[in-house]
Amino acid sequence: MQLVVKRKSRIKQTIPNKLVKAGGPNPNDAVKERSFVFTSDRDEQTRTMMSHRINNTAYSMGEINERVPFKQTEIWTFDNKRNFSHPVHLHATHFRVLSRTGGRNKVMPWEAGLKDTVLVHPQEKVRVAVRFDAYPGLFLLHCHNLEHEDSGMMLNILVE
Ligand SMILES: [Cu+2]
Repeated sequence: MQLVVKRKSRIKQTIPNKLVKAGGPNPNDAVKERSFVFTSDRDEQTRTMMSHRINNTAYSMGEINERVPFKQTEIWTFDNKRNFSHPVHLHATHFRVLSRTGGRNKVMPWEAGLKDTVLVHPQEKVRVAVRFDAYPGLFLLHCHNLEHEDSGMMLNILVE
C-alpha cells in the first residue's frame, strides 16, 4: 500500500518530545506474589485432544481459584512449561509487564504500556505487576486462544 500526501493539515501540531508515562501498578508496592503455571498435555481420555491447564486445574464455573484483595498490588508470574504459546488475558484491570525470562528473554518494546494480554511463548516466564482498582468482583484469567480456554485454561479470580 502506498500513501500519497496531497495536502497538509492547516492545524499546527507538534509532536511532544516526551510521551506521558503509562502509569499503573508500581512493582515496589507489591505485597504478594502468585505463580500461574501453564501446561498442555495429551488428554488421556480422548487421546486425540490436549488438556490445557493453569496450575494443573481445569476451569470450573463454581470454583474460586484465587482471592485477591481489592486495590492490592501483586506480582504475578505466568510460567509456560510446554511447547504451546499462550496469549494470557486478564479481565477487569490492566497490568504492567516487568520481565520475561527464557524463550525470547526480554520485554518487547510494544509491551511497555499497560496491558490486558501478554503473549507467553514456550518455556517463557513473564512477570507482571497487577492491581485491581476499578471494581471488586469475580473475574477471569485465561488463555485467549479459545481452543485452550475451552479445554480448561481459565481461572476464576475473586477480587474482594
Ligand atoms: Cu493458550
